[in-house]
Amino acid sequence: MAFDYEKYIRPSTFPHIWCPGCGNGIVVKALIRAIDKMGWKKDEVVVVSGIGCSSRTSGYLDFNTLHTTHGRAIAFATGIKIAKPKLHVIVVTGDGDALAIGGNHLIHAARRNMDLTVILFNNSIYAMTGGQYSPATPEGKMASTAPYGQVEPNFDIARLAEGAGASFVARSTVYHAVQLEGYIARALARDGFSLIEAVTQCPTVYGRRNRTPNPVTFLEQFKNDSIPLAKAAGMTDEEREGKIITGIFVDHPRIGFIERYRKMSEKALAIRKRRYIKGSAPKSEVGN
Ligand SMILES: Cc1ncc(C[n+]2csc(CCOP(=O)(O)OP(=O)(O)O)c2C)c(N)n1
Ligand code: SF4
Repeated sequence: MAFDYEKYIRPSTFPHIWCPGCGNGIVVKALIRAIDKMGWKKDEVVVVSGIGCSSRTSGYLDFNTLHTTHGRAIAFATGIKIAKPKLHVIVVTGDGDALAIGGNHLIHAARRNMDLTVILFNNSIYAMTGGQYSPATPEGKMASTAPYGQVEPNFDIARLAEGAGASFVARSTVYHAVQLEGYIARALARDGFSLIEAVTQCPTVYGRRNRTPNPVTFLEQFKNDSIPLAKAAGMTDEEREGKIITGIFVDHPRIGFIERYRKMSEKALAIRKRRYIKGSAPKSEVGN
């Protein structure tokens, strides 16, 4: 039976704003299919986004959705998860949204192991505002704010999330749509902080400046330049240059923030009860 995408979208919000050949739709398709695999009811899912082309995703999906402010999706999502821990909270965000203005929220959510799944659409640029470079724009690539080429090195997003403490991190591309869907499903199933870096294309503002205005060229690059993590491990830095390393970078289940917070609340309540009702709790149990 054909997959029922319409079950998960809001037809009233279409046509979408994305350009022909934009990769965002492929990421959204993978996300929808992964959510479907989880068997969750639609009202158990919350999709939170920031601002950007990719962040328009929240408006198109028929879950509880929140289209927030630029860079703050993870902060809003954290509040939702703490207030309603039973909800499955997913953040959709761009590389500018998540790594520049929202960079601190990202690293601290990973450090806390906040129970969220972040789908980071990495198109290497601030697309919505016309092609300014982002922290994911590779060195040497053109942007409206780097007319002679980006002078800064870019973040390795998956490694950044790993270093900050995420419990599941994977990278795939829109060429590898089935792999992408599988990684998203694994991230959704994980308690704690999970991040999927979805490498995607913006033929319009990034591609035109970087001699790849044709979306097919991007897909060919994603196909030809991607290397599985295991293979990349045996390569030199020079050999890895310009390659997209795909795979699961972190698969480390550990207790998420919500469960730690629940346990701490129980402990605090027990201490307060002893201290204030029975008047017997030693000060050392309460802390400073
Ligand atoms: C506080 C604030 N600063 C700047 C902007 C302008 N702005 C809107 S989207 C955007 C960049 C989006 O880039 P990215 O997150 O990579 O998403 P994309 O459009 O590439 O999908 C910027 C700078 C804004 N809306 N709010
Ligand atoms: S500007 Fe780029 S990212 Fe935005 S919709 Fe068009 S192709 Fe997609």
